[in-house]
Amino acid sequence: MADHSTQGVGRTLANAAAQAAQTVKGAVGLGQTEKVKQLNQSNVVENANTHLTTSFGCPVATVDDSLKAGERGPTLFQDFVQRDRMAHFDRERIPERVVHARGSAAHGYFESYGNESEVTKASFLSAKGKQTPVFARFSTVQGSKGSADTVRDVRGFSIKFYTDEGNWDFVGNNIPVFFIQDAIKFPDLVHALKPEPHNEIPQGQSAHDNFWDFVSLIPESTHMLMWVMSDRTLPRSLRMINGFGVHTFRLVNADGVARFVKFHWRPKVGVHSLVWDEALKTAGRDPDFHRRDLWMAIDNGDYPEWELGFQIIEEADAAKLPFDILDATKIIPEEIVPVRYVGKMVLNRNVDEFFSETEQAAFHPGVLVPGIEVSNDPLLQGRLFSYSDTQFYRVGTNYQELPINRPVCPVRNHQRAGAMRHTIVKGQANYEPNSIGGGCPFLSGKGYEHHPELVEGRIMAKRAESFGDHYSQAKLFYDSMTETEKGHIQSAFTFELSKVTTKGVQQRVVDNLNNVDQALASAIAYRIGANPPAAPTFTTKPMGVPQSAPLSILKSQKYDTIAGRMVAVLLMPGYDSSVAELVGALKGAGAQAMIVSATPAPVPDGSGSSSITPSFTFFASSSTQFDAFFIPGGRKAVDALLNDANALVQVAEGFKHLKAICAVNEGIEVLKKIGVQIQTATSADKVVEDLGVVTAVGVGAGVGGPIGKALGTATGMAAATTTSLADATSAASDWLKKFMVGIAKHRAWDREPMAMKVVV
Ligand code: HDE
Repeated sequence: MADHSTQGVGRTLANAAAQAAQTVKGAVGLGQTEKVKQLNQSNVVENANTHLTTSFGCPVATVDDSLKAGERGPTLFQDFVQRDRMAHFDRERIPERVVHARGSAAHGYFESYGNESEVTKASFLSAKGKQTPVFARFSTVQGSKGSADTVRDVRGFSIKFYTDEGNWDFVGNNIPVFFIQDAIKFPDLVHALKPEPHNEIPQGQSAHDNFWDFVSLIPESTHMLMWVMSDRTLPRSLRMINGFGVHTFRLVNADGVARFVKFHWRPKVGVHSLVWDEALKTAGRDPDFHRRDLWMAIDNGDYPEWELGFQIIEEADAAKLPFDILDATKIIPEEIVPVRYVGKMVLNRNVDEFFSETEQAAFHPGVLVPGIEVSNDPLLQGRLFSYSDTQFYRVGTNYQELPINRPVCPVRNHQRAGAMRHTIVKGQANYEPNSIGGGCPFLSGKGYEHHPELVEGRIMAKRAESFGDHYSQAKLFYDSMTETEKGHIQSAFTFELSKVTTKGVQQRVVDNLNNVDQALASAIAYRIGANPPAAPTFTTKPMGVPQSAPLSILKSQKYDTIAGRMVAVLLMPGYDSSVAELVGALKGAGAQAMIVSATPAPVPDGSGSSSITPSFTFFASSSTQFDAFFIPGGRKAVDALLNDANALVQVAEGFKHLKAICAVNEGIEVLKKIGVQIQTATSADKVVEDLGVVTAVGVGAGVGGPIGKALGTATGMAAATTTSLADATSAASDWLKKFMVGIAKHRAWDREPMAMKVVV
């Protein structure tokens, strides 16, 4: 028999009360939407204060030793506890999603800003303030379930709205266009994108021969490639991505008036990206970077928010656009059709169990509510088959009944059987029409009606001529970028194509790109050793506007908040009083001050009157966890920092990754030690900002100061007390104000040429 007394806590009822307290926090916290109540009522189990049982409820005495004939004898087949455990374990994996396998999700709600009944009869948009429960899942596309989060890839953006007229599944991406125009090519695209079939390499990336071979032969992918090679595919956080419906959909009002619509989502905290070197390093250091970030933000009460926008096109106006709105490789420039924001989504509750919720969630762009319809986009039409088909296979028959997938409104129909059916429907009649069941459930005559669009034509497998321009919008995208962003696109193509071993494939990509921009194609050709591009084969056409600012991440930022940003405070014993001022100001703005030190022991300040326990050590953390760095003064503290190689590497990487850095008093010596060539503060010029590095001398009143109070908690985690940067900085000192504005800018892009030279 195993000695249970040595097995630690968690095995007896002794610590049940502590467990119960933990479970209750999750169960009754914020985010009690109708959906969460429904989940809790029917399917959520709490184990606190309970005994272990088999799947059939029989109490279990031990799961340490199987039933044997004698201590050293063979195991007996009658050991039903072992059989029960093993048989379940043997079946614990289901197929992962064929694409978008890696995902993270959370619950929340959508709130309508007003009554949208003029454009749609969708009930969740029928009144100001109306709330609808949602479940949102974000994903990468290429990698498998266990792949890294920060790879260069499109992000999936799926939202299940549990409306009072059934579920609406929004199944979009963080990029508004797609690689192909017709769904029939999707299996080829995904085969080419996924790890190559002979050796299952590479994981989580498109930088390989098969992918570039395919796209070089499918020029309709050019516009999407420009987006994929931009910083859009390197998000800093899932909280900082856009969402797009990609296809044109239809909104229909109660009078049957239909309009075309493109769906947009914009994140409240703005769109921000990692830099490439940082993304690569983060993939190794913390493959769960985005999943952890989303989880922690919600756990800390810093709830991510997005606004839903409509770009509405009257049916009569669609033909006036210089492209076909049924072509999913095209956007509608916002200068031509502005986006009107109609509501917001707030994610305020993490899942209780990943498998039951995130993994079993099944989204389908054809799960619609009255007032929202599909268009004839051939990419969308093919999706209408694929999603439920894959879900019947991946999750199983009756997947619609699973807690995460079922609607909050009643489901009444004649579907009764099938594998794993668990709803019990009373009554004899399971057909329509019936008289035995009183005709129920009866047809109300007021159900979902499809817009009676007039459709006629000869049957043919042919691409519309209006789908024929593959370059003009790619050019519009590129022309809309800042020089910094253009440089990143060029480097991304260079990196990816450098991994391609087939010269002909490299050349074809270069030649295709010459139809977009000659300087881009030539620069890539030079950097990968291809021939200069062949003459363009296509003359691009005007797309309504020469440039569109919203396409550029950098041109469309407001930089008005630092809420949720992680600021590393590099703290060694003997730090000065600048820290107290900094920490208080960060907390006021909803940013997180993360105390990092050499050891986990409390760090005393210079006066010896107070100390603070660090959240991280230099050894076990890395620069990629943080958005910004603060180096306080204090002679003793700075001497210690100057001798800690792990701390110095963090600052050097922070500099290389263009993050906001602030060093005060003696702390400025740390910047000099890592060899950074910038202007720093002097006694004549007390606060200096150069390339996003703020330095200041004469800061703080003395050698120490209690920061625990300013910090609020030992770990520095704090929900935003304000998200307005202007409010948060109004009373701050000049150096602090400059630092916080730098954090809001997210990256000091003008530092890039110098940062490239930093060797870390
Ligand atoms: Fe998907 N896609 N897709 N897709 N897609 C799937 O459905 C498919 C496309 C998107 O969080 C699969 O349940 C076809 C565009 C997201 O669970 C599958 C085509 C867009 C997710 C499927 C496309 C998307 C998926 C795999 C070509 C943006 C994750 C597992 C016409 C608008 C959903 C599953 C989640 C998942 C098919 C193209 C978004 C195989 C045939 C365009 C966000 O059914």
